[in-house]
Amino acid sequence: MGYKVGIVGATGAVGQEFIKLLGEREFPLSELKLFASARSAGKQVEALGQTITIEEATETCFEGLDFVLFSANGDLSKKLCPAAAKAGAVAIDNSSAFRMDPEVPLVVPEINGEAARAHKGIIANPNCSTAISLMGAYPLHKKFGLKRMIASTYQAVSGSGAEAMQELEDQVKAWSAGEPIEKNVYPHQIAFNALPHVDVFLENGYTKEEMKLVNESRKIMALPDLVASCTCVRVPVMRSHSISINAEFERPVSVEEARAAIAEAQGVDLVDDPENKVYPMPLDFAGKVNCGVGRIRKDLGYENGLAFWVVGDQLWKGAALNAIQIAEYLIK
Ligand code: A2P
Ligand code: 11C
Repeated sequence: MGYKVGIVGATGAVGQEFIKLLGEREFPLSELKLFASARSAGKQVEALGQTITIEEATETCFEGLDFVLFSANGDLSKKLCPAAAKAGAVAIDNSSAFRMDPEVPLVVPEINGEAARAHKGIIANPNCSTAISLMGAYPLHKKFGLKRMIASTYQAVSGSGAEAMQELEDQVKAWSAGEPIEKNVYPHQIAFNALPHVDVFLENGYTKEEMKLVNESRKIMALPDLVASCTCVRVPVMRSHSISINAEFERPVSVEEARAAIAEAQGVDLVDDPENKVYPMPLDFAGKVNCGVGRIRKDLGYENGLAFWVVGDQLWKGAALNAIQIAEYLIK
């Protein structure tokens, strides 16, 4: 039995990872269709041993497909996910368009996989920093009962797409050659810098990315009253996000029990031996299925508090991998 899968945004940074992961995970595919904008339509690409012609993504292109994986942009998802669902496919959308829609499940399979089964044709894939943060926070929540979560992110340029990855590389090369540095994707130079600015600013002074982490965490963990706050920072890292989390729990915590909870949890590696300089780092988690958790210690600011550090590949657990894991969960 094979499934017919479409990818919308197939030429983008996440789209390319969709293709690679479908192959690496031996997803039971009977057909793969690749969609992008009119600019790419007609181009032929090699994917999973076949030559596939890229088609323009339109409302009428999804007939006969079982799953459509979306990673283009929110406006396109708003327009095309309902069309894919209407054509009988399950649309798994990586944009923020449907995440807070009460009719649409927002799913990290290791946390709330069951929620995916209640879909009505569209399933939302969480924001990348949210999915990666919760891979560390959720096992600790199960153990101790999460009450409050303060997160600070260190986000890779891969979160802004293929063009941003190129921009970082070009700026580093220009700086090394003593040439003028050009910027297009970010409002400031990203090489050798840190921008406390991810996505647009909102009226409350937070950015949209910061509010995604707050609101999506509540929905995914089914903790509507969770007290949460976040600062999101873009750093000159190519492709894994890191998050520093300070959390307060209902019940007394111990570092040993916290480490045990992470070690037992699915989808995360405990990487926590600071005396030997062992902790998770973005370079080590690029291209890894699991996220890494380390630097687990008592938080000095809360009675039942823990501070910890989570790292995960933004393009994988933060995007393409989680979406494919949702499809795998549904066909299991
Ligand atoms: P295209 O390459 O044809 O522009 P990234 O996030 O890496 O920047 O990639 C964005 C992806 O979304 C690309 O595959 C891009 O295709 C696709 N995309 C952008 N706008 C549209 C659109 N209007 N219709 C279909 N695909 C789009
Ligand atoms: C970033 N998190 O790193 C963003 C990218 O809502 O999924 C993806 C935006 C989202 O810039």
